[in-house]
Amino acid sequence: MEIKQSELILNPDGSIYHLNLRPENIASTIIFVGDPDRVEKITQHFDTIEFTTQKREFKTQTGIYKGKRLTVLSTGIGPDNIDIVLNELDALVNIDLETREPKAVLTPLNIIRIGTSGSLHANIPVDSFVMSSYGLGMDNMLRSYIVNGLSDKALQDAFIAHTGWDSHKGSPYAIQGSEILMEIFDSEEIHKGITATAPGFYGPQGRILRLDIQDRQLNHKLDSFSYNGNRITNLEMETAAIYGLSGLLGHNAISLSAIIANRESGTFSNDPHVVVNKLIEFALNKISESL
Ligand code: R1P
Repeated sequence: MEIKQSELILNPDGSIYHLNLRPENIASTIIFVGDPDRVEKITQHFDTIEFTTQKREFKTQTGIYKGKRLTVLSTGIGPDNIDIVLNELDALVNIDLETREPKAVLTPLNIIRIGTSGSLHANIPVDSFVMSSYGLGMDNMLRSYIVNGLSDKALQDAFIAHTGWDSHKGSPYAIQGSEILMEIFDSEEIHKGITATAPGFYGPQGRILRLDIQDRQLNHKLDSFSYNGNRITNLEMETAAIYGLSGLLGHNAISLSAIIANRESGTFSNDPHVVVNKLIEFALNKISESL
């Protein structure tokens, strides 16, 4: 059935509404970053760049790195933006934009997030790396879709019980990253664990400035949670949404984080750009070797 103009919005040049992209503008391996300024920190390593565009916080560049065609795209901040980015990228590969109908044969994308994040443990210090085995969504974006069956119910229920989660804040969900990509990016250099995804930066991540918050013990509950030997390593704002929509749509996703804050010791990196650049080089090496 044809998807109506109001539901799948195209710009006059045929590009998709927010991302400003046409199907030929993207590669099948896509690196996500939050900050638009981080896009060129990655593509400066490329041999050639064939395409650049930006609309709002969504900046995209596609080019060749060591013989491989890659796209780098900034998502901005938060799970709500991930809803836009994943649905529009999926439409570019899996919906025929002329007939406005889903394609019979679907194309999976490889999605690698290179983000920044706060660690919850003293032994995951600032300037280290984390790879997310699971995304634990404390946001509600994914709950607009049919997530039962994808979310790891045992992990989800253990987390709800451990934290005494207030159902007014919705229902957390837990989604595994791509096992194939996890193997590719596995390394002694990188910590592994569950990444908690929050729908905000301050209260939703237990930060208190002038407003009191619903759960002052939130971060302690997060850092004391463990499930089948997996602990919650870090907090950020996109991973669970990326894992959730990728899982539902049939794409492979992995999230790598540069740790720039340590919430347990209360410290912040002296120069976050250094660890971000190191993580970019680490990820590009792995991509060029194995993807
Ligand atoms: C908050 O400062 C932002 O930084 C982190 C969070 O997930 C959130 O998007 O990631 P990025 O640096 O990739 O944006």
